[in-house]
Amino acid sequence: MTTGPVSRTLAVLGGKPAFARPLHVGRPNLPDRAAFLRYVDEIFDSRWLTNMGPLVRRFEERLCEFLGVRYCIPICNGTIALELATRAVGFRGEVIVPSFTFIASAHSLQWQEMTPVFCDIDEESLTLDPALAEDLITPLTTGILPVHVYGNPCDTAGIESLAARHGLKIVYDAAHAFGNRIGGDPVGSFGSAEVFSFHATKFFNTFEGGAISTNDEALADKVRLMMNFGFGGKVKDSVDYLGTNGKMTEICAAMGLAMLDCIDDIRETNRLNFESYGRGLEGIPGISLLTPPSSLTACNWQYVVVRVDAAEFGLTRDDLVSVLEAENVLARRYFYPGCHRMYPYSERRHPAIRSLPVTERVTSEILSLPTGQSVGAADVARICELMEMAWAQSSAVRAALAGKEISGA
Ligand code: T4K
Repeated sequence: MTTGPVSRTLAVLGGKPAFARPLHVGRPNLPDRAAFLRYVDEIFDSRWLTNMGPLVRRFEERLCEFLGVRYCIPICNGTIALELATRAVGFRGEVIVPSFTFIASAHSLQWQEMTPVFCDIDEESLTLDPALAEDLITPLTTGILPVHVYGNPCDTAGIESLAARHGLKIVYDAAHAFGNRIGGDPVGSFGSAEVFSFHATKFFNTFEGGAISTNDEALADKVRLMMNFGFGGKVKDSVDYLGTNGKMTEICAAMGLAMLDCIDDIRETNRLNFESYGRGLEGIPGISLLTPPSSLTACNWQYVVVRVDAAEFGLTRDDLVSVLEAENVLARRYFYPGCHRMYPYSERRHPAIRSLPVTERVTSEILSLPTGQSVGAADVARICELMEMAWAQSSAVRAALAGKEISGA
C-alpha cells in the first residue's frame, strides 16, 4: 500500500505521497467470502428475497443471542430504524438530542416534524450532558435521543434519572456502538429502545442496514407493524396502523450472518490497530488519542479519533487534514460542524438553534483516522510518522498551506 521507504519530504511540501492509493476512514470490514456465498446460495435455493424471509429471521435470532436482548429487529438502514423507534415510543413535539452526531440523528426527528432540541456534550465522553439537558426541557418535550458517539457510553444513569424525573422516554442512537458493553451490560439493552446502524462503513455491516433492540414486547410488536406498511398479519389484507417500509432484505441478512461469524476477528483487528496508533502517536505534542473509558467493558475499537490542539501542534486540525490528504490519507472530520450548523437547523429562525460551546470547540479539533481490516500496522505506523513530521515541520507546512482551503471532509 505504501510507496516504499519513508519519504523525508511531506507531500504538501512537494514530496511524493506516502500512499499510492487512498486510505479511507470507513472502508468496509468484510466477512469470509465463501461463508457469505453459502448464505447467498440459500437465498437462490429458497427464492425468498425479502419480507421477513428465513435469513432475516435467523439473523434476528442471532442478534438477540449476541446482544442478550429479547428483541432486535433488523431494519433496512439506521435512519429508518431511528424514525421507527422514535415514532413507536411516542416521541412528538420536542426531543433533546446532541448536535455532535451524524446528521441522521437530527433528521430522523425533523423528518417526522418533531423539533430536535440540541444539547451540548460532556467534554470527556463527547456524549449528551444530562445536566445541561435538564434546562432544555419544556412542556413540549417528550423524549431524549442520546448518541453513544464513537461508541462512547452515554451517561445512562444520569439520562435515565433525568427522564424519570420529567416523564420522558429515551431512545439511544447506538449506530456506533454495536458489540460494546457499558458496565457489563450490552449496548442494546438501555432506554426504551436502542438503534444500530449496519451501514457499510460501520464496525459491523450488512451493506446497508440497521436494527432496533428492545426488551419491551409491546414496543417490538408496534415496530413490526410500522415497518411492514401497518399489516398486522392476523386478519388477511388488513392494515392496522399507519406504516412504512423498513424491511431488511435477505441479501443484507446474509451479510449480517456472515459478519456475526467473524465479529471477534474484526474486533481484534481494530484493537491491534488502536494499540498501534496509541504507540505511534504517543508524545506528539498537541495530539491526543481519544481512549475508551473504563466503563466500556467491551469495545468494537472502530473509531480512532484524535483531538488536535492547534497551539501545541503548530497546525490546526484542518491543516492536518490537508497534510494527510496530500499523502492519500483521507482522514475525516466526523462530526464537523455539528448538526446545529447544518441545514435546516442552521437557519436563523429554526427553533433548535442555540449556543453549544463544547460542541463548537470539539468539532474544530476532532479527526477520525483510518482503521479496520483494510489498514495494517505498517500503514498505521506511517500515518503516525506523517503526523509527527507535520508537527516537526509545522512552520513550513503553514507557509505552504497559506491561502489554500481543504477539499472538504
Ligand atoms: N446515527 C449515527 C450516529 C450515524 O453515524 C449514522 C450513520 C446514522 C445514525 C444513520 O445510519 P444509516 O442510515 O447510515 O445506517 C457515512 C455513512 O454513510 C453513515 O452511515 C455514517 N453514519 C456516517 C458517519 O458516515 P458519509 O457521507 O460520511 O459516507 P461516505 O460515502 O463519505 O463514506 C465514508 C468513507 O467510506 C469514504 O471515504 C469511502 C469509504 N467507503 C464507503 C462506502 C459506502 C468505502 O470504502 N466503501 C463503501 O462501500 O456517511
